[in-house]
Amino acid sequence: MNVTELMSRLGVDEAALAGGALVVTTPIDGSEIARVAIDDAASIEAKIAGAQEAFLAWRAIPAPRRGELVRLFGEELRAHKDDLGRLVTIDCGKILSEGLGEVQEMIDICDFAVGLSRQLYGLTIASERPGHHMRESWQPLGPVGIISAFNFPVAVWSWNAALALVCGNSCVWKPSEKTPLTALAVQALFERAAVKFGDAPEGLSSVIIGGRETGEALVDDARIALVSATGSTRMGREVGPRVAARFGRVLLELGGNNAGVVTPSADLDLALRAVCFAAAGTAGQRCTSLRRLFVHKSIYDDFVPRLKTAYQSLPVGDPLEAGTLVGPLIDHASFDCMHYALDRAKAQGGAITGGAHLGEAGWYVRPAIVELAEHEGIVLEETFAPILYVMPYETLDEAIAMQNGVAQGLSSCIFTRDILEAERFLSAAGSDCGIANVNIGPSGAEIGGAFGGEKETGGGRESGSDAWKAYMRRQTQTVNYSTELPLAQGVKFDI
Ligand code: UN1
Repeated sequence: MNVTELMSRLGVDEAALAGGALVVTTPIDGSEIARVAIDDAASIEAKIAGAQEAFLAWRAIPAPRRGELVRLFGEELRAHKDDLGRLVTIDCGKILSEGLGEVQEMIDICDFAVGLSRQLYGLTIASERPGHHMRESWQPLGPVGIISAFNFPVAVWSWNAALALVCGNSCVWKPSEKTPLTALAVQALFERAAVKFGDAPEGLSSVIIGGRETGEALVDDARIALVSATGSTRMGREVGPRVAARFGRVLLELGGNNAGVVTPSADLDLALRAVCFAAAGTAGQRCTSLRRLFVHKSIYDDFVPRLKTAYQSLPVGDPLEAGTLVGPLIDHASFDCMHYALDRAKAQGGAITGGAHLGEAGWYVRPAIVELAEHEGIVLEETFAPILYVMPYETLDEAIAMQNGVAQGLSSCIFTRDILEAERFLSAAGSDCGIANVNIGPSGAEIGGAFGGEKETGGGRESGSDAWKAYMRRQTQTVNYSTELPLAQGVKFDI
């Protein structure tokens, strides 16, 4: 785990890793791996001003040429996938295959954005007036502030940045203070791509390091046209109104309390594997992690004991080691939250399997299953840890009502081979989430679809489909190519 060497291969100088006020530790064993500089008010101001300058130049560059920069950046990511994937593991503790997967997700969104750079389609609209053309054009929006969380320290930034850049915007990135190293490395790779590109304006993409106040600088600055923030619902509740107060645009990707339904016709072997990945994978630290499972009472006594046995043998340990499936929690506070939730579940009468703290260095836990009779109390809250609440159900309507009966609305899934059940789950009266899956878990979405959720998840959509529209200004344009001046709605105003 030689971080200095790894960072230097990724283009970050040794000097940037020492002497700063932010002490960086790895969740792998809690050891200190760097001390990076925190941006002060003056450097934040310089970066925001730089982003504004860069935007003015970048917006005038044709979109397909902007796509070329994103293509070059994607090439840097391909060339450095191994190193960056490893750094993701060291920075946030997810297993290496997921660290590499996260870099792959960046590459995928770059490819998507490059294709998009030759699209960004608008409409032509029939005008009611003779000799008039009407159309809808999508224009660059302005500097985009990106606030990202520790659990996807690079992929979520790339969903935003790759789209923002082809859309003609500049970006200022405030990564989680728990994972600054990956942000510095990605910035270095971006700068290499910018050099190869040739004439990218300076300040097109920058990183600001720091805590809450650093994020607040983006939230409150009128030059930041869009604030895209990923994190807790509590954070979003503050960010949303503050950006709205200055009539800025906001894209929120907040908490999830994702559920799954295992029906009588389900392929139980497949469901078992899917549930283990979705609930225990990434140590339960995805916004899309599976947290609640409704199992039909006719298969409960078959499925749940098998699930508990599988949980007992999940390899928990060093995420850099081959074979490990569950790495550490991000920090001590996260462990405390997990145990607070387990205590509450116990007080509610929950039967707990797992949850023990394993090992001395680093916050490793045995993922926990909590069997409960009622869907209430702590089950309704999102705890960012590997706890799966399991409850029996009788009718699909009842299961769907429980699935929808929480404040969050990110992701959901059903395991069934009954097409009627599957389609009911996906119907208007089915799952109320932004993501609904059949025979796969709620996590691990591809970049091609729009990603995000409803209710307290914040309503934002990032990544694929037409999520790019959030990064552009819609303009309705009407052109009169006649020599007459007919007014809409037949209004007469003759002078
Ligand atoms: C997150 O946890 O914030 O669908 C994002 C998934 C990943 C992204 C998760 N592609 O699980």
